Amino acid sequence: QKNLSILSPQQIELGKMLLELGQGHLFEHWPDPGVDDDDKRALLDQVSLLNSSYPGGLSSYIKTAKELLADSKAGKNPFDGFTPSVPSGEVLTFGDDNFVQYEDVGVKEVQNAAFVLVAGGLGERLGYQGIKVALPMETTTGTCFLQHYIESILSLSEASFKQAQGECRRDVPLVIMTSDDTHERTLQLLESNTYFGMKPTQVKLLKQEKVACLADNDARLALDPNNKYKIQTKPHGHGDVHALLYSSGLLKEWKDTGLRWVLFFQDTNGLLFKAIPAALGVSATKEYHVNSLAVPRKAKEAIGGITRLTHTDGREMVINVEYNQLDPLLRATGHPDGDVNCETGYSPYPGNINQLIIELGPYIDELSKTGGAIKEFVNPKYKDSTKTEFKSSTRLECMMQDYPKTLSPSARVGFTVTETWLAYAPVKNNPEDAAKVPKGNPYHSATSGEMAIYRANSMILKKAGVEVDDPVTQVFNGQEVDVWSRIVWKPKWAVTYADVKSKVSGNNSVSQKSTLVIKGRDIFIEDLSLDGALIVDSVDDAEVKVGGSVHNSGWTVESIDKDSSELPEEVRIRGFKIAKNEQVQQFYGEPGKFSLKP
Ligand code: UGB
Repeated sequence: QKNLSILSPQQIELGKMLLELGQGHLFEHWPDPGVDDDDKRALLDQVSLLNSSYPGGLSSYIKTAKELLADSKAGKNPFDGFTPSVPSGEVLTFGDDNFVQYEDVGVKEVQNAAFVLVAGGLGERLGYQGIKVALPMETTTGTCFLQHYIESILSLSEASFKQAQGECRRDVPLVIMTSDDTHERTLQLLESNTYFGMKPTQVKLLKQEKVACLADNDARLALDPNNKYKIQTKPHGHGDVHALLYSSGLLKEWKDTGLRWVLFFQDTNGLLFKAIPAALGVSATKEYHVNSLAVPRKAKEAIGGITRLTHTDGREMVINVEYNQLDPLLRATGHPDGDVNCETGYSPYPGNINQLIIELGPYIDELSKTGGAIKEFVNPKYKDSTKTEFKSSTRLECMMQDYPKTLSPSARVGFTVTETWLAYAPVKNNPEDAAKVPKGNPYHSATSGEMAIYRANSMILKKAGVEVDDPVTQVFNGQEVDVWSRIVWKPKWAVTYADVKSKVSGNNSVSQKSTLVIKGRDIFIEDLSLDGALIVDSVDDAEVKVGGSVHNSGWTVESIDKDSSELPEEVRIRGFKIAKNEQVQQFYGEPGKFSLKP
């Protein structure tokens, strides 16, 4: 009461609202006016932000928190009444006719798509100090994830425009969801690299806000232990992306310009764009409202499983069940062994890789009802079995793949499975944790992420008829990986399998010790025998035929000590470095036709 005079009318309203919500403890310790007045006002400014950035405001947040905390205390199973079963979806095999047809359809659709990258996570598990999108995807060229994503979108959109002949060209939009942890550095990375070739107007950054922490089962908001005029906050999860897109007004803008698809993807999967055209083709052909890209999943692997859930009341949905919930759910519903591999050597539940393709029209209809709010969950760590106190404050969380949970049963929710080697190699785990991963399960580390790029490109060239040597097995940072020839190309050279096939002909071979880097667009590989390093670049108006025999000592993959302080962190977390000994390197800077035959 005494402090009302120092607050604005809007701040007084917010204060009253908090009192009504049982949050009086936030003000109990306030001294008389004249002491800490700026801090008091700052607290209410923070309340204003927390209130406006959450769909339904703080009252809705606290109400949901009370319900979820009560459920958690009572040990209520969120899957009560649901029986899991294996869903059916489209299973693709890279390079077969079906795949190629879907790719073709998908490329046409790119002109009608917007891309959304969720990059608000700091990647605590990886233990890397920088933002994850700035990490090199591979160290042969040093291209970072964000550059690769942007160049892939630009090249796909170029290919799409060519297919659509005559229609006017559209700048395919890219939204990046950031957070306080990543926003400034993401912007800086874009600005210092002239947006990697995109128009700055094509890229929009939407910053997610953190949510208030909860101190107890009554959902009393937690004050920051170091500042009694600040509510402690934590990330709310990638599910925020839906509310942010909705409130930004972008969805409507996209609809008005004729877009049809929104593609969501994560921060460190360097393979993803190899599967996107085909998955988009599946969405368009099957008219899926929601399509999740999935890969075969090892039982207990730390990625969610796509599951059909059927409720006793008749409700049914195809949804991701997080890996820590899938095993108990199966055990509780008549599968005593829980999440186990079947005869294929994989779990029958495909692995969610959080690449979602959502049809824009039905998406807007749904969000108009929900405001983009996603079903949340809470995960308090209790002090003891009475579940009355928490070890530390908790908060509500949400995941972007839970979007289908509010959809009506008539919504067409499907999924598309492709081979892991083609589509999924995230960089999430630090070297120590990766080295402890059970044998046969993926490491999901910077080491395995880079090796996966070489493997995928080698496998694609093999499929296109190139003789690529088998890999050798090596151990880096305690992880045993297959080391394939270091083959890397820019998206402008090829974004589909059809592109690769059109640029490779004759009898080609690449030895295991080789490095092949293709940077230019119109570079044609014909009768090349490579045993060493070859790097070719060209301007877009140059056409270069590359063949003959290249033999040199090449670029080698050398083991390094992860604790060696002379090397940068992004190299140390791989456990190897690329030693550039000898190479043939050629750049064609003039328009015209050329031939490289060393
Ligand atoms: N992210 C945000 O943008 N904001 C946030 O608040 C949190 C994260 P993680 P996670 O495919 O690999 C997901 O931490 O959440 C971004 C799926 O839930 O890497 O453990 C962050 O920047 C899981 O089902 O992953 O697991 C990053 O880009 C499985 O599919 C993305 O969200 C797994 O990813 C994911 O964050 C996977």
